[in-house]
Amino acid sequence: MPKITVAMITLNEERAVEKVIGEIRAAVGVDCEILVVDSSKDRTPELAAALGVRVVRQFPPQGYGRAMIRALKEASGEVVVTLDCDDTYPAGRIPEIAGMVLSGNTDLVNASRLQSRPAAMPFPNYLANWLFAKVSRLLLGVKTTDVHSGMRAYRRTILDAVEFDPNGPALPVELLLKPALAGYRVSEVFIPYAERIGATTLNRWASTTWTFRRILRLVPMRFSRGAPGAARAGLDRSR
Ligand SMILES: Nc1nc2c(ncn2[C@@H]2O[C@H](COP(=O)(O)OP(=O)(O)OP(=O)(O)O)[C@@H](O)[C@H]2O)c(=O)[nH]1
Ligand SMILES: [Mg+2]
Repeated sequence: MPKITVAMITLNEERAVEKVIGEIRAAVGVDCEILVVDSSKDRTPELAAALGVRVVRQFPPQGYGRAMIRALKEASGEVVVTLDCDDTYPAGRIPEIAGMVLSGNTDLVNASRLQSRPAAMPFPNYLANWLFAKVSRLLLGVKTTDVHSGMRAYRRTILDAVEFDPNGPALPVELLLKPALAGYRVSEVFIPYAERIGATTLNRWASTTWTFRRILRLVPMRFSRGAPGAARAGLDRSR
C-alpha cells in the first residue's frame, strides 16, 4: 500500500493535465500513486496514462460528486491528497499536507485559498466562499475559512468510515464538514490559488444552493447526543 495517493478528477483538462502531473511527480517522487478519474472527451486520459498515471474512466460524465467519490474509493494510499487538475493549486505543497496526516497529528488537512482574496478568484466567488465559511462556523461550529477548497489531505480511515452523498454539486463542503463533526481532527493551512488553465465547470447557482443544503443537513449531527465530534469540531489551524 503506498503511503500517499494523489487523486484527481478530470473533465476535459488536456491543456493542464501534463503540467499538473509533472508538478505532482516533482513534489512526491515515483513511490506515490497518482490516480485520475476521467470523464473527458478530449485527450486528457491518453496524456495522463502516457505519464504513468492510473486512469479510471467514468464516461459519460456523472458529475463532480460521483467522480470524486469514485476517486476517493479507488485510492489505495494511507493518505489521499486531492487537487483540481487545472493548475490552480500548488502541487509543491502536497508533501507538507500529506505529512501532517502521516505524522499522526491530524486526520484531515484543508488547504484554504482564503487567507485573503486571491487575484485569481472573482469577487462574487470570494464573497460567496467567505459567507459559506461563516455559515459553517455559525451553524456547525466548524472553524474553517474555505469549505470549497479542492486541495485536501484525508486519512484513508475517514474515507472508509464516513458516508458522503455523491449526488449534486458542492461535495467538497461535506467532505470537510462531516468528518469534523464526526470527531476527526481537522487542520487548515493557507495556500496560494492561481488562475485556471482552460474553462471552468462551475455552475454558481447550483453550487450555492447545494452548499447551503449540505451545511443545513449536517446541523442535527452537531447536536446529536454522544457525537464524538461535537466537542472538538473546531479546526486546529496550526500554521
Ligand atoms: N471526472 C470528472 N471530473 C470533473 C467533473 N466535473 C468537474 N470535474 C473536474 O473537477 C475539477 C474541479 O472542477 P473545476 O471546473 O475546476 O471547478 P471549480 O474548481 O469549482 O471551478 P474553478 O474555480 O473555475 O476552478 C477539475 O479538475 C475538473 O476537470 C465530472 O463530471 N467528472
Ligand atoms: Mg478548479
